[in-house]
Amino acid sequence: PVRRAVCPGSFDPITNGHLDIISRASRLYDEVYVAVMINKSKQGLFTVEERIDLIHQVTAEYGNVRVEAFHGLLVDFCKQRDIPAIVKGLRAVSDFDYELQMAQMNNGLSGVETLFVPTNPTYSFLSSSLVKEVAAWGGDVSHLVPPVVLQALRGRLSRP
Ligand code: COD
Repeated sequence: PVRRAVCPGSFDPITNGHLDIISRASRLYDEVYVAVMINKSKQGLFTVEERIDLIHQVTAEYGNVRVEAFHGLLVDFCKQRDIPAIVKGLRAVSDFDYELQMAQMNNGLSGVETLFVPTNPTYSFLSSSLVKEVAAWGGDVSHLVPPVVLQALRGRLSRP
């Protein structure tokens, strides 16, 4: 049987921290879905289409990663695609409370399992929102995001 997993998130935009988790999942599973959450009540810096395009570009080399948008419950996304496992990165204990709640809720809803991968310590302080904030004020984020994302950030944040 094909072993599938999903890495869900907002990915606004994808960072080296996300990519580290996705690449590690791609070595453990036959097929990895990256599921980009559509959140109509929260406008992102990038549209869902732009986020998906960036993720495609930086995950193409792995060969077994698919990228899709989703709205609604993650467990329904999993059920529709026969995905039994969610892979998440854990950055620090501060992530743990909420991630544990979601993992237990998702398991109770549908039996889907959540597997946690300890974040590479180089990226344990890294989040999309901090990247956006630092980049918006002209700080250097070139070591925190892939080059195409850096380019996209510069394009989006440059003022006329
Ligand atoms: N290093 C490693 N991993 C990281 C890093 C980093 N620096 N940063 C983020 N990650 C990983 C984490 O596992 C994180 O969970 C994931 O990447 C996504 O991160 P974000 O910030 O892009 O996305 P979030 O936190 O906004 O995503 C939340 C979900 C979309 C996963 C969640 O809200 C969800 O599942 N929503 C769907 C609705 C649903 O089913 N709700 C019920 C849940 S019980």
